[in-house]
Amino acid sequence: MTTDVSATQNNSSSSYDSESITVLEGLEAVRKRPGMYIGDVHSGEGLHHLVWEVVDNSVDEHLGGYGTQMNVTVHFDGSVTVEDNGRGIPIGKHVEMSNKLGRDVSAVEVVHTVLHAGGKFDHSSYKVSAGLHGVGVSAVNAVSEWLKVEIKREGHVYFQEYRRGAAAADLEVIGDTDRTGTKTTFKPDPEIFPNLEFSYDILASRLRELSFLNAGFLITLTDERGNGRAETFEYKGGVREFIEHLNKAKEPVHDKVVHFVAETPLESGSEIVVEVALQWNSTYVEQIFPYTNNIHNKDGGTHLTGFKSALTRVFNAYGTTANLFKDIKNGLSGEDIREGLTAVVSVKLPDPSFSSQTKDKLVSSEAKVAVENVVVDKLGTFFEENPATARKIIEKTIFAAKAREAARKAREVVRKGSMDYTSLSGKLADCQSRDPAQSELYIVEGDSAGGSAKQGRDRKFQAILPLKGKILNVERARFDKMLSSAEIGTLITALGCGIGDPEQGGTFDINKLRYHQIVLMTDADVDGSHIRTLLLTFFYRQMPEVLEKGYLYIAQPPLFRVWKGKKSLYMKDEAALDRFFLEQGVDGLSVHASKGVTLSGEPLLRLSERLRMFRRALSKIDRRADAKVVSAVLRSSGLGKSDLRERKRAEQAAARTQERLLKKYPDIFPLTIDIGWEMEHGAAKIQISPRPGSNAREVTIDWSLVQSAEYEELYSIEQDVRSLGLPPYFAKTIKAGQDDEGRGKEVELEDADALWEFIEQRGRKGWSIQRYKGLGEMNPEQLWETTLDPNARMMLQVRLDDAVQTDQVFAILMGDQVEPRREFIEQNALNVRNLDI
Ligand code: 0RA
Repeated sequence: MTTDVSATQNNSSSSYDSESITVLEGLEAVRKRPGMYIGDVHSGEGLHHLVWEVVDNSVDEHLGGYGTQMNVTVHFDGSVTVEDNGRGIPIGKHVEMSNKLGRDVSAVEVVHTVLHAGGKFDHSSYKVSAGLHGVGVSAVNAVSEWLKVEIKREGHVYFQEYRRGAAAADLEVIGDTDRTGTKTTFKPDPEIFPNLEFSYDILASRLRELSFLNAGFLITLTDERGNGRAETFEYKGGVREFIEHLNKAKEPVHDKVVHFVAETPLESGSEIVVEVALQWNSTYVEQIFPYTNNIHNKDGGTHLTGFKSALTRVFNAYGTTANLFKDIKNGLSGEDIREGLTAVVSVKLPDPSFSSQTKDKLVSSEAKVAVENVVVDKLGTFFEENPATARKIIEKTIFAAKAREAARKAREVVRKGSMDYTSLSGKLADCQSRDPAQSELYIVEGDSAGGSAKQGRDRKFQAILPLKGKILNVERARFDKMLSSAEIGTLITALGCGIGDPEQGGTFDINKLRYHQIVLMTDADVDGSHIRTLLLTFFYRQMPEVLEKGYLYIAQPPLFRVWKGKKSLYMKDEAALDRFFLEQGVDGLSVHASKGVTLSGEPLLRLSERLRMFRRALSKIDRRADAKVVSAVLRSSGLGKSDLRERKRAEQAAARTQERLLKKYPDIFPLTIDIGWEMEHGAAKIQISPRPGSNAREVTIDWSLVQSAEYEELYSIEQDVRSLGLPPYFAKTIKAGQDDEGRGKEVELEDADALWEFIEQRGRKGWSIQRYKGLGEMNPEQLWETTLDPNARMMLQVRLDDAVQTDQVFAILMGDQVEPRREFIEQNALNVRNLDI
C-alpha cells in the first residue's frame, strides 16, 4: 500500500543523470571536509552540531508561529531523533529543481540533498534562529550513515530514507493522520566521526537554554542509552526563570528577578526584541550571558556593551539623587556594580552581523543603542518604583567598592612578599627546563604519591608539586582571604604568572606562566575528585586564561592492571578490560559452524563483539517488551520490518512464528497471537500472549518496536549469525577447537549464546586483576609507565565549552547552598559511585 509521490518515475536508478550527480558532489564536499561545514569531528563539537542543525529547524518553525513542542531522543545505537509538531516540510514537487534534474523531485528531497537549500522554502519573514554555521539539514544528511524523515501533512504520513546523503528511495506515503509535524532520525557516520558518543549534559544544557530563551516552547529530551534518562523543559517565565535557575545555588540579594521585554523599531523597518533579566547574589562572581537569536555570544558584543553602559548610568544617577555615595570617594566602577550580578541579555533581530563565523561577538551597532535605551528606561523605572530593593542592591555595590580597596591592599602585600619560586625548595620539585612550552607541572594529591612521582618523573621537563590535603575553596572566599592561604600561595608561586586582573591592580600575566602543561593528578575516589574540583575551581575563577589556552590537563591513570605469569598489562577502564578478555578468549581458537564455515582471528573477534552487543541490546529492549519473548521470536522466525508492512505478509509471518514458538518453547508458549493494523504507520501489529503462569509478559510487535534501535540491532546480529550457519538457539553443532591449553581439543556448544559464554570464560582464565584505588598503590616505576611517560600516558585536556553549565556546576558544587549540592550529587550519584569503587 505504498504510493509514489513522483508520478513520472518509479525506477530511480535510471533517472540519476548528470545533474543529480552534481547534487551528490555537493554533499561529497561535506564528507571530504566535514570540519569546514559542521566543525571539528574529533572533539565532539561537530557531532553535537548535527543535532543543533536539526533542532534549529524546529525552533525556527516555532518562532514562525507554528508548533508548540519538540522532542529529542538519543537512541541505543547512537542515532538521534528530533520531532516537532510544526507544519511539516513541504512534500510537493520542487519545480525549479525538477526542471533542472529532468525528473520529479520533492521539496523534502531537495532540502535533504542540496546544500543550503533549507532557507529557500521558508515563507516566514521572521526567521531569527540560525545554526552555528547555518549549513542546513543536507550537511547533516551528508555525514550520516543513514537519515530517515517522516512528515505528517495534508492527511498523510510521508517517509523517505537516505544513506550517506543519497536518497535510498523516493518519498512515499506510509500512513494516514490528521496531525502535522516533522520527525528526523539520523545516525552519524562512523567513517567520519571517530567518537559517536553524544553527551547527555551538552544536549540537556542547550535544550534547557533554548527553552528559557523561547518561553512557552515545550522541549523534551530522552536518552535511551545506559540507564535511561528523560527531562522536560518548559519555562513559561522565559529568561526570568533562566536567572532563577542560574542563581539556584546562590543566595540572592533581592527576592524577585528583574525582568523586561521590549520591541523597538529599527531603521530598516523591522524590529529588534530586547529581553533582559537580572538578579544580584551574594557571591563575587559576575555572570552575564548575551544572546543573539538564541545563540550565546561568548565574547559579548554591542548588546553587552549597551547593557553595561546602561547599568552604570542608572546606578550613578539613582545613587547620586538618593545621596547614597557619602562613604566612597570615587563613585562606583562598572566592576563594583556587576559583582555578584547574574544577567541574561537576549536580543532577536533579523540579519545580525558577527565578528566571525562562530558568532562569538555581535557587531550590529543598532543593538547597543536599543539595549542601552531599554535598560536605562526599564531599570530606572524599576528602581523608582521599588526604592527598598534599589537601596539593597546599591548598598551591596558600595560594599563591593570598599572590599575592592581592601583587596588591592592585600595584593600589594603579596607582591612585596616573596613570590620567587626558588623559595619553594622542599615543596616543589622543579624541572631543569626553563622553556614553558617544554615544561610540565604535575599537581599531585598527597605526599606519598608526590614522593613516588618525584622519583619516577623525568626531571628534565617534569616538575612535581605535592599538595597536602584539600586546598581552600575559592568559590566561597574573597580575594584577600584566598591569597593568605598557604597552599594557594605555594601554587601561585610555583606557576610564576602572578594573580588578579592587571586592570584592577593585579599581577596576572599569562606570558610568565612557567609550564604549558599543568596536570592535575588525584586519586580515583571521592576525596580525589573533591580535590580535583577545588583545583579546577581555582583555575576557572582565578586564571581562566590557562583553561582557554588549553594548558590544563587531568591525568588518567589506568584503573586496572592484569597479569598472568610474567605478563603484565595496564587497562584504562572497564571497556578496555572487556575488550582485552574478548581478544584473549578468541586467541588460538577456531569455531566450526554447521554450514561448514570456520571462523578464527579477527572475524571471530568481530562475531564475539556482536554476540556481546546482542546481550546488551536484549537487556535494553526489556524496557519496551519482554526480552525472553523478543529473543524467542527473533530466533525462531526472524520477524522483521518488512513482515509488518503488508497485512498478508504479517498474517503469514504470525502463523509461522506461532508454529515455531509452540514447537521450540513449549514451556512459555502455548500462546495466542492477534493481528491488528495501525493507520499512522501503515503497519501491522502482532500481539503475542504467552501461556498464563509462565514468567513471560505479553508483547506487542508493532512498528514502534521493530524500528527501535535495539530491535534493529538484534535483528541485524541475528541475520549475521544465521548467515554463518551458527544455530541461533538449538542444534549441537558448533565445534570449538583450542590450540593452547587444550590443544586440538574440541568442545561442542549448543548455540551462539553458549559460544559467547565459552569465549568469555576462556579469555579470563588464569589472569589476575588489580583495581587501582589510589596513586599511592603504584611505585615510581609504575607511575612513570602509566601516568608520566609522554609516550604511554593518557590525559584529558580541560576545555571551556559551555559557560552556563560550567558556572552552574562550580556554583553548585563549591558554593554555600546545601540543597542544590545534595540534589546535584544525587542526580549524578552514578558517576560518583563509579569513581569510588
Ligand atoms: C519550509 C516551509 C514550511 C515548513 C518548513 C520548511 C519546515 C521545516 C522543518 C524542519 C524541521 N521541522 C520543520 N518544520 C517545518 C511550511 C510550508 C507551508 O506549509 O506553507
